Amino acid sequence: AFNGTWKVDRNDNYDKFMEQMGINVVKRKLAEHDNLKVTIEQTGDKFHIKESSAFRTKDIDFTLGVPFDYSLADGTEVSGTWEMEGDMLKGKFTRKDNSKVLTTTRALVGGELVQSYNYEGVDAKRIFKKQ
Ligand code: MYR
Repeated sequence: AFNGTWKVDRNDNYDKFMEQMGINVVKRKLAEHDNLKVTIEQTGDKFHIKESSAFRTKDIDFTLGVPFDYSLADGTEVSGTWEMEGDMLKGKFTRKDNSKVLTTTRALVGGELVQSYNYEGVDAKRIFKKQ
């Protein structure tokens, strides 16, 4: 159901979230308009993700419930896991630099892909439309 190519359409509180993550204003302004596109291919409990944005292109492979490493676009390294809970993907990732936790979810809402983020009390969303 998550399969397909998703292009970011709008953000909700993303600047505040990135600020909480410690990202400086110049990078936040760029990241707000990163034209992020995510292609998701799910086969059973395995996912292949192609991420492309103004910053980079990146391929990510993970299996539900199996920890993996990931670098955010600003170079911050995290390690964690995606799990499926009902129709929702729930991710829990720990920053390697400060051991603080970033949680994220992906859900389909009215034909859009909604990704939520939480870090240290600040929530944000990015909403994607199918291409
Ligand atoms: C993926 O499924 O796309 C790869 C794994 C994602 C891990 C966590 C994503 C958090 C991204 C937060 C970006 C915020 C930058 C401050």
